[in-house]
Amino acid sequence: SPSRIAAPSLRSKVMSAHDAAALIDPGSTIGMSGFTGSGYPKEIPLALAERIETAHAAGDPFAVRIWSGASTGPELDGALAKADGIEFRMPYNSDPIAREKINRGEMQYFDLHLSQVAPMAWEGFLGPLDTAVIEVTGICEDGSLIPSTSVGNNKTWIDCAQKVILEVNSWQNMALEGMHDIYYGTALPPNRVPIPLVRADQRIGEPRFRCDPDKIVAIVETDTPDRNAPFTPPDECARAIAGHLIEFLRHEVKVGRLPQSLLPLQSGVGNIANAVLTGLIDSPFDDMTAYTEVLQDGMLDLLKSGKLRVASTTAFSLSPEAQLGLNRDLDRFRDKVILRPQEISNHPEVIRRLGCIAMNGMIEADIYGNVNSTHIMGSRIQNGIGGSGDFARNAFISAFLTPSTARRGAISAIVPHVSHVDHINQDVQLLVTEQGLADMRGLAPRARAELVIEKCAHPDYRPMLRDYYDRARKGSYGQQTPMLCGEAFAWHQRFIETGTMRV
Ligand code: 0RQ
Repeated sequence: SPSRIAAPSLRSKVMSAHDAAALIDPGSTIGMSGFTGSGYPKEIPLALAERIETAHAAGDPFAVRIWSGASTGPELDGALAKADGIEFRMPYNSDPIAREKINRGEMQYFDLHLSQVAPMAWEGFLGPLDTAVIEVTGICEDGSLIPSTSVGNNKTWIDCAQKVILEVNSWQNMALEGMHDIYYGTALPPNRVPIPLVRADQRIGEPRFRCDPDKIVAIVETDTPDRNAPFTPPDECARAIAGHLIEFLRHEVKVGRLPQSLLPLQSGVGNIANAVLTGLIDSPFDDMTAYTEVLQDGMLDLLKSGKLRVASTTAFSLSPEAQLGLNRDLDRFRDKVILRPQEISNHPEVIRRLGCIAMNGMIEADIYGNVNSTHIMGSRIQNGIGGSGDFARNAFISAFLTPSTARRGAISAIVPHVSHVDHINQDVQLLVTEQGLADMRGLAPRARAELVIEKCAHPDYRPMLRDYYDRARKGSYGQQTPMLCGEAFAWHQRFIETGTMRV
């Protein structure tokens, strides 16, 4: 509706998605809004994909470079990947079609710590940005932009891009206005100053994006929902993992290492992380806070229960059902949710200062506590490191969670050596599976191995791990971190060759 564009001078820039997509050149770099299925542009990427398909049908090459906040939706990554229109993608993808192209070697994918994307763009490390395509909730009379359901890197894309294209989505609730906190105080070294954020519930910025109106070349009006994947309800395994972690937190409170309200919670993507949050509803902790990057269903329930006082995030990441519910009831959460740019939600300085409790999913861990969050069998990307590294290294408590097996038991999530390293053992304090929790704080490698095998491995794989470790204790080149080089990846190789890690 035109009422969403209050700046009269900008109304003349309204056009169709088709016409807006025509302003994007082949080979250009586009900074898209979007973070975990919320706040991404929905019509221009589809129109661009159509344009690319038409070009390809005529025998003309056409591909673009896509930057974003994190993952987006099927109308963006899915449609553009399907059209073979993405030559380079950064910094996070979870779209299945794009994943397939990446793993076939047909698309370049640079996944990196989410906190580092905006500063690296400013530092000039990533090359120039041609066009920003940003979904907003509305445009104010002074030309400032009301963000939508994710902030991500939008501030940086708007500032860095040569030209800006906006999607004004009237499906997004106007009550979002005022929930965002856009911080403009970042500068590059040698002029960088401390981020003045000392509590999760603090606001340090402005509610809207600034945007030079002369840079805006097109505005497209949309009315389309965000599209996030539904969560599976917590099963017995997820509940067991949540139970072990909550038991650990209770103990930490009891011995005085954590306050009764805990410390700001960070919870990653996926069903297990969601289950932990759901489990916290029945926990003895109250007056909790969250300093995180995604707000999933479990965290929304925790807010509703009153146990969680406030959540700082960069994006909503809700199931379609939870999202509809929130949209009906958004006013209730206006003072309970703060949406920040991802360079702030994931800022190592802030995470370290606040002392976050980081809880992230993983693909696999090894007996020494190194964690692989990204690559299956060392070479196939699943999603990306996302914010897990920002939080893991800087957290007060850093926990990684997974079922002890994958693919109906054919894969052990605890292996002799991870097939890809995202988080080195120094950044990993707790490993949690449905079998138990390994608290590796203060432990040297051999003590870690004993504990991880005992507490986390599935009983079917425990004897195999023990056998490997016992032989490494005898035959390893060194005994600091016992390892049999020729055997370290044998389990993965066996899976690739036979479909199971079992002998
Ligand atoms: O594959 O869907 O083909 O069956 O990996 O696994 O069990 O659904 O787990 O949803 O909790 O995701 C690490 C991917 C876990 C996620 C990961 C296969 C399994 C399945 C998914 P299928 P599950 P979850 C903040 C933090 C990195 C980013 C991050 C992730 C699929 O947590 O992307 O933490 N993390 N960001 O079958 C082979 C194993 C496997 C395995 C699982 N050991 N071997 N396959 N799978 N374990 C948020 C952001 O940064 C935006």
